[in-house]
Amino acid sequence: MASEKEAALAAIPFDSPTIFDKIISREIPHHVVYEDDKVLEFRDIRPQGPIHILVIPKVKDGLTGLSKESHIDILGRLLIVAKLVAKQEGLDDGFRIVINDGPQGCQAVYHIHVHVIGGRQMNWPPG
Ligand code: DGP
Repeated sequence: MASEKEAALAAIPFDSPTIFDKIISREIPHHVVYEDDKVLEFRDIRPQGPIHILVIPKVKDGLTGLSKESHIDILGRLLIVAKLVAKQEGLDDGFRIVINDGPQGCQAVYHIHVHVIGGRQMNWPPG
């Protein structure tokens, strides 16, 4: 299996559909943590900590594409839902929220997603 970096460098930006479309449509099995009409949360298949949840909007776009005033609501909702799931998962001592963007940002799946990672001590800077 390719590393996350290899997967990111091999990814073709916005070559659709992505694996997340199949998760939204339930074509592939996944572990949903939370869902509403705008967002879906599920456990990452390659967890980088004891808790690793991905928060995605149901509309497929990237951070760059979600740059209009009308996107403030969905971007804000992603962070609020991410914070709520961290609380729900008992990450009371802290957690990390990450958005990887583009090849150098190590983005492998071109559908914006917020990583919520916790349950262990983090380091800085990230690799
Ligand atoms: P990024 O590198 O930021 O684009 O992260 C993509 C994440 O998606 C990575 O942590 C692994 C996760 N992922 C990829 N395929 C699947 C899948 O089929 N199911 C789940 N649950 N997660 C996946």
